[in-house]
Amino acid sequence: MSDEPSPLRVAHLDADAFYVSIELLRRPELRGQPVVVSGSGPRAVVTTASYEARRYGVGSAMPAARARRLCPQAVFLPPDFSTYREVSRRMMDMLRAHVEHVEVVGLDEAYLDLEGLHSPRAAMRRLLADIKREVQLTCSVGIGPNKLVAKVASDAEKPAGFVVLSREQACARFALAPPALVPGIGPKTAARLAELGLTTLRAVGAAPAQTLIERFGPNLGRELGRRARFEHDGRIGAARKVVSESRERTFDVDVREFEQLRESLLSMARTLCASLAAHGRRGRTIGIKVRLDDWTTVTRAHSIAEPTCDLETVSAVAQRLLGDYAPPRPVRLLGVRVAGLTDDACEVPVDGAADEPGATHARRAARGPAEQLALPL
Ligand code: TTP
Ligand code: MG
Repeated sequence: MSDEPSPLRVAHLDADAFYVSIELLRRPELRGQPVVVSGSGPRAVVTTASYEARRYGVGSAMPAARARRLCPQAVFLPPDFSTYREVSRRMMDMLRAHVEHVEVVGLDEAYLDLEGLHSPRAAMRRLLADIKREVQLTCSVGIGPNKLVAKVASDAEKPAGFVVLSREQACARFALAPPALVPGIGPKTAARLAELGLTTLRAVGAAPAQTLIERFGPNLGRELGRRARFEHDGRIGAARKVVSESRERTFDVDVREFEQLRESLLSMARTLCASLAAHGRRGRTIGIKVRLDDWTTVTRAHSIAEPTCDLETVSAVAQRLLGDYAPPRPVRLLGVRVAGLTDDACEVPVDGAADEPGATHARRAARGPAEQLALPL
């Protein structure tokens, strides 16, 4: 752990109900009502719900059809990703204007390095006021000695939360919370912890290292104990480097016709290449992802000699990979990816720009347990 004199080294900031809040700026008459941003197809999912809608149990990644059943009076709006990205860019620029080191970890969230600031609380209050004035959004902020405390604190009193905690205070406050409260402990790990009778953060934090190591191996075992005690020494990095960009689409109805798959791949490659070009990125590895109706998921990739963002090249390789695989069953989801990116420009790890909200969701849903320790902390 750090021996810094100041216990408050890190802030985590996360906008409240980000997509919905942006929509409400242009539809102020909907304020105070349950509002949901989601796609409209039969497999659409909720990207975000206003806090009024959340009271009915509506939440992100839930099928839109279920959200409609839970809250029939909610207003459903289609997503407008380009506006969200633009607002995100403005917001992140403001963060950088206030604090030297900012690590952007999502469209609406970032870590800020508070080290050296005379009064971290006051600095964050000023930043929040500026964000409110300039982009009319409210955010929640957590401040703590490390990224883990800051992250959990920012989530603790949403919306418009402002929670400052030392590590010891975080341990005390969340002692009885389920282990999955902490990033890095996903539902699968939580279930395995529960099998050991460890159902609270306090219990995991107090468990003998040997018990955790026997069950989870030396790395994860030790890390679980540390995380449960809110120990974390990760630095505020530069924004994560974008190493790949992808588009994927879940079909409303599973697709059998090869021609339709080809067309879909082409249209996704078109938006993907446009985005790569817009960000000055090119990549050498072109891949496809195919999920069949029985949920078999297959990826295929091919690397070419020179990095590209050229539509002809990307779509030709993707089409060939699809032809070679020749899906043996109806296709539920299709995706295209360009990886091994050489980029000079991009700061915001926006893997978004999805063809439809479902694509964003699939990614977010999938990053649950599988990416537990790879979380951007
Ligand atoms: P979050 O910050 O997780 O959620 P939020 O800002 O909507 O709400 P909160 O007040 O709890 O922070 O995500 C930011 C945006 O990312 C969100 O507005 C929509 C998008 N998103 C998805 O598209 N799918 C998802 O599953 C989630 C969680 C978010
Ligand atoms: Mg948010």
